[in-house]
Amino acid sequence: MKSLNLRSSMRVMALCAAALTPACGGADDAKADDAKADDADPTPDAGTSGSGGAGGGAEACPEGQMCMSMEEDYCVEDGQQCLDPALVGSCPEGQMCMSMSEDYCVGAGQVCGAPRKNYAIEIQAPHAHIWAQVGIIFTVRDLDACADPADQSTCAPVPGLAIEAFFAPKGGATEVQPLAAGVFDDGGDGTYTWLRTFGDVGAGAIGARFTQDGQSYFTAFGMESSKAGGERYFCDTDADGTPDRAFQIRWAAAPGRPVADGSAAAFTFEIMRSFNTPVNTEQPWTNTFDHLRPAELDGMAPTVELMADGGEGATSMGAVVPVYAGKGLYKVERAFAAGDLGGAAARTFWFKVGLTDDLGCRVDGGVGEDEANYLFSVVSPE
Ligand SMILES: [Ca+2]
Repeated sequence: MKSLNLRSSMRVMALCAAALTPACGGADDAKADDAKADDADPTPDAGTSGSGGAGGGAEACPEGQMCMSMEEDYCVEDGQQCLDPALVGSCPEGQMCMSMSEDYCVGAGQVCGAPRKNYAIEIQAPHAHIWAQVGIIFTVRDLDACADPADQSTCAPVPGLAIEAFFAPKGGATEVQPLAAGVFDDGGDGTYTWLRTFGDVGAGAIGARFTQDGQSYFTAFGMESSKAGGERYFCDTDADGTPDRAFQIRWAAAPGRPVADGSAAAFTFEIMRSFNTPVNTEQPWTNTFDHLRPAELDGMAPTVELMADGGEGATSMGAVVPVYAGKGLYKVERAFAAGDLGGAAARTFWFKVGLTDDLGCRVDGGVGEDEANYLFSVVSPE
């Protein structure tokens, strides 16, 4: 009787795969099809009648599960379907939506009764300033294949996975990134690198997931992105060799990533000066700051120069005039057009921000190594 149920359920799921409708695979439907199948085709030994070569078979399935097959065999519980009917039909072609405790897609290449691998997914994610592209590196290792079991870095890397990266911002929709050349790359050595630019200040979870042989693997980590800018600016007002003031320049763009479609992109610069003594130069962000208002700045505002490209090849695109927006924020607007990109799909720009305050302190943001704190990219419209 077990074999009969097995065979009939295969028919049910084959029907589901063909129809991909929410009504498919429900408990009542399954029973109806069970009955039909029992009558029409009482052939035993259905578990080995698949395409073959998949290994396992019905006997390999864990207790309470059975072997199913589209092109290969795999294990599912009887009468399963997606928990969320809306997801039925959302799977890639050749796959269908199944559930154990959560919804996932299954399809060819999954092996019946395949044991769960002891995979570990490591992540290396630098602190992300907004608008600066960061490389997030996931490394997948097989912890059952280690030269030194005590050292995870000696465990065999696992390349070639159909891995997805994702970012779930707090209170926002989750962004999913499948492998894509130049965006999320399989390095071929167990590393998978996601190049991503974070456009918003905030926190969220970043992670990766993949399914192999019917088993799902998943990991996630908390991460934060903060306003870009520089904070290692110091001024020795009494020239005794010890800094007395620290400065911060924070900048952000709104709304969204600048596009070279001729519309104006808005940028704000937040200028701050510390007033505590002594100044902490090791962890300058721990100083106590006030915003610098126009009356405290030479020229009533910082100077802002738009630069194209970075490093040796940087060229000036001209000065832009900031307007005071209150609360220490200075705003500039700049329209980017296709010509600004020089024919490329994207180009790097940055703002060189300078100021002299009423204590005679000079701050040059974006000069030398500090330039990287101000880089952003403008993309061509799609
Ligand atoms: Ca001093």
